[in-house]
Amino acid sequence: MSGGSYSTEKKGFDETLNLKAIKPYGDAMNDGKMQLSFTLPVPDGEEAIESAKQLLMKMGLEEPMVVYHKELTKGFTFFICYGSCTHTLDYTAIQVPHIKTKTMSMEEIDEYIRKYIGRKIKVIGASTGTDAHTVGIDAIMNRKGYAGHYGLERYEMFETLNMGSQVLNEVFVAKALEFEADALLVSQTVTQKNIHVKNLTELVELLEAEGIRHKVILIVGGPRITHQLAKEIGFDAGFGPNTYPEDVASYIAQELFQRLQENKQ
Ligand code: B12
Repeated sequence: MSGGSYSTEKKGFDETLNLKAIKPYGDAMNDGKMQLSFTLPVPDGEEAIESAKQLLMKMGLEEPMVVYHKELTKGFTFFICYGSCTHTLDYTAIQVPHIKTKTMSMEEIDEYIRKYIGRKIKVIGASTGTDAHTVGIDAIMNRKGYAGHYGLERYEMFETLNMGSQVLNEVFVAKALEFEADALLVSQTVTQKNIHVKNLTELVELLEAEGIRHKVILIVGGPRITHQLAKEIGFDAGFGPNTYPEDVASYIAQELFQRLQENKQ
């Protein structure tokens, strides 16, 4: 939900709610109450408790309380604490780009494609660069799917090619051209030293050099991918954790239809 879409009508239930200066809610509006849990690398005892409280105050929390503390192992203490946050946040200024398409069922998507596209949509996918993680891209593409949600291979109106992992960008682009893909699905799991950003940016540059960037729907997914990051680095959409195949299939179908409409005009 974005700041813009949550109207101030909601204010009705408590007139002291100010969306321009929100605070955490405990049991009364604006009480700022927060619960935190963390471990400090010190032995349990009075000094440990006082350290936890001082840390909370440095974090902008008033009235710090340690309600639970336990030595995890020698020299490490776990804490559960409460405090009142002194900071506020302007919720109305929060802007987060969203994927706006409506998620449909597999049957609805196939029907949508038959009706509005009139042919199968070609989708190519891979875990690119040095990334060896395949479970994410397989979850979206494999026939058996993921968590009870069938993958794109099972859809009647998608023609798919899953290239697996460690596919170099050059190889991926060449295959996408040969396959005449409408949509490119890229999975990136490893993010150490921002390797994913470098690899994804290189892919965008290659597609631009081939003159096909604007002709394809370019999608990236992975555990640390957001739609916002995807847009920033030149992709059309980004999907993060808990994505199901039908989220991606719905997006591709509706995005392609919109592009076909725009090309007609
Ligand atoms: C399984 C696994 C492996 C297996 C991979 C086997 C395989 N065939 O995939 C093996 C053992 C090979 C492996 C290797 C490594 N791994 Co590993 N691995 C994992 C592990 C345990 C699970 C990942 C997984 O399968 N998740 C399940 C899937 C379903 O989730 P997902 O990928 O997020 O996918 C969902 C969404 O993100 C999205 N999605 C994903 N891709 C796409 C693509 C598109 C187009 C779309 C739309 C959506 C989408 O949809 C999916 C379904 O909802 C994670 C830790 C963890 N618990 O997450 C570490 C983890 C990912 N691995 C990690 C690391 C560091 C490595 C190694 C570098 C270790 C090493 N030093 O050798 C190597 C990397 C080798 C390489 N060259 O890439 C780190 C990554 C840290 C980071 N942020 O960079 C993790 C987080 C472990 C950790 N805590 O350190 N790994």
